[in-house]
Amino acid sequence: MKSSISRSAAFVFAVLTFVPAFGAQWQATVGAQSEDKSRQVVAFLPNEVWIHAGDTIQWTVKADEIHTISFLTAGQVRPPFFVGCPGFDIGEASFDGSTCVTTPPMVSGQTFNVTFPTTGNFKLVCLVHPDMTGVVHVLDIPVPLPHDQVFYNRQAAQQTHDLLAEINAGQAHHHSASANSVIVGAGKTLANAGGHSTISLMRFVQPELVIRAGATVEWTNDDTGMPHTITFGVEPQDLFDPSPNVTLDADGARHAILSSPSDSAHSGFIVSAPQDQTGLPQTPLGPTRFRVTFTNPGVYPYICALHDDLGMKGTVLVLP
Ligand SMILES: [Cu+2]
Repeated sequence: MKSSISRSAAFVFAVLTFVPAFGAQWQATVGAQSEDKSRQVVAFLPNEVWIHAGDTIQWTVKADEIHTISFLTAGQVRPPFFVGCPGFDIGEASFDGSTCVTTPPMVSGQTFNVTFPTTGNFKLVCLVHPDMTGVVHVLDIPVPLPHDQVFYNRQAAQQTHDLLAEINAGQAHHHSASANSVIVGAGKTLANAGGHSTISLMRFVQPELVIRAGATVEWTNDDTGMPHTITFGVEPQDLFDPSPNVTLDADGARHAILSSPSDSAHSGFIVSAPQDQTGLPQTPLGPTRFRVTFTNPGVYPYICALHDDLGMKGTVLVLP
């Protein structure tokens, strides 16, 4: 039933399951960003809402970083965001805990309405970002609700402000270890009773580096869970894995050698390991470092293939 994202199937699905909106309509937002898009608030804002059975929440995306609005069933294995439930809901859906609901990846301006016909406490997740969670508490109609829409609007604004203030390029620059190193993004994950929210810096903190031929530059990801890539030349089809000319150093860092600005090299996802959970196999170490040795002079531009549209680009100037 959820496998098709065609307009007609989505329409039929909506007609079959949409509960008439006799309930209240609530508003919430997904993501936020600084004006230059460098700081991305990776969060549901607010991330904890109390409503009545039959009410509808409309989520509006307010960031250029992609997000999904997703409710999995209890114990469901988390699917990749491009697979969905499998399948996607477009525009609106109803969720009672028995059938997975998710949007495809969405960006600024797009909305999604979810009606909650039954009581329960439902986890809200983004399939793109593991440290972005929330909860919807659906109460019986006679039970009074703790907050109104004005409260949630104020809380969303406050959470956005607080998360944006958690990080800036200057702070991240401070941690730079040596002249030939680049911080590849920085981030913090915060928790409250509703779940996890992340603030991520989508920038190479030292975007212009000047080195001598023969030197090696090291890129390090300081974010909690946001992947980035360091990509020279042609952007490959597969962004997750490194290009074939990338080798592993003894300490596990990925390493490429570039001899000309026309060479290509792709780091693959550079990201810290997900957190371990008791009762599950421990996660492998994350590929958090990428090194490139530049054997010849030239201007070597590069991008993060995931976030270049947010302005995440850099250059290495190699002098003779
Ligand atoms: Cu990036």
